[in-house]
Amino acid sequence: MTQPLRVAVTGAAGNIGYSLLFRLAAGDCYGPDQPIILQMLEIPPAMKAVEGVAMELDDAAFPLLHGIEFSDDPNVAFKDANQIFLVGSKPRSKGMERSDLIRENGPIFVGQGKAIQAVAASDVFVITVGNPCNTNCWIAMNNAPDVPNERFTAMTRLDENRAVAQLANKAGVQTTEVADMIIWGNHSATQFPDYKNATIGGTPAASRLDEAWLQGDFIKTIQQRGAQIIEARGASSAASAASAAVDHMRDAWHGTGDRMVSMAVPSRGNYGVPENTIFSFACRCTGRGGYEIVDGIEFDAFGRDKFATTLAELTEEASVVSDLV
Ligand code: NAX
Repeated sequence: MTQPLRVAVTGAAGNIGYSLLFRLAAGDCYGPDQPIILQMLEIPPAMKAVEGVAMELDDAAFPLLHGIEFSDDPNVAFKDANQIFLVGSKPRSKGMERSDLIRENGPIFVGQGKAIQAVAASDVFVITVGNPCNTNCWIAMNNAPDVPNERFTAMTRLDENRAVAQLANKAGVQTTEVADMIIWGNHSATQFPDYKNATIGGTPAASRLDEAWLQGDFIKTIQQRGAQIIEARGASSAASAASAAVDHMRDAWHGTGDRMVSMAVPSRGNYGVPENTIFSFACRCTGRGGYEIVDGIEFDAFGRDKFATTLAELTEEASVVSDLV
């Protein structure tokens, strides 16, 4: 019998949590032969709500779900955790500046980073979803100095998935025809969705679609899709974000072969990005949390400019919370 994986999810009573937990328990991430134990973290006022989520998970009688635990203490919720989804954080409120959000949420990731180092399993692998996710990931990583840096990652897969869907819709093909659609940089409005290196049906996207649309509306749509969803739904993306988190962790666990995916990971100096900046790169996953950053992808002047803008934003974000690392 395969040993259950211990999977911790923070913000478990939130919108993304409500979708994510059921996908994990159904086996969508770790496969149909891998049992899991869910370890949910919430803040004290949400303990009643998380108890309700635990009851519903119970009621679904998932064959792969071998245990459900919840706590308001990260040192309990992360105990022996192999896989950790850092989702919980405060959403941006009306009129709030990005720098205010960073200051507000940053301290959460100090305590959680320390708890990961103190109690998580030795093979722990982390995805950070809570925004600003690159910088929150950087804070957690720096507060867990004994855990190898490469185990800390942040999510740009939702942006990639959105870009893949936009290209497929525009070209009138299925999403499976689109490959190498990489998001570079920060999960924010400065991210660079790199259509130049993407292919549709094996040929460059730029040779099949109008370049003015690609440089203009396409990039703008991906950068602002989150706001569009809020406008339409009255709430921020939740099920699509949970789905992207499953994609990110499933690929990291099972490997991607030759396929490239977007993951925000600590730079090893790649493409001139300063070491340990959590930057979204093209990655190939080798399984069980192993991955390599794909080097040698080329950019034209347009791409280089976008790359520099998103890197500058990340550097600025880090300076706002430098006291937390
Ligand atoms: P919700 O407000 O519905 O849920 C967040 C949950 O986190 C709440 O239940 C809250 O009690 C809990 N929480 C707050 N502080 C916590 C702490 N210290 N420890 C544990 N739990 C804590 O937000 P939801 O829609 O689920 O979004 C969660 C986060 O994902 C937000 O920061 C959001 O901005 C971010 N997103 C990131 C995306 C990405 O692509 N990286 C896309 C979707 C989403 O916007």
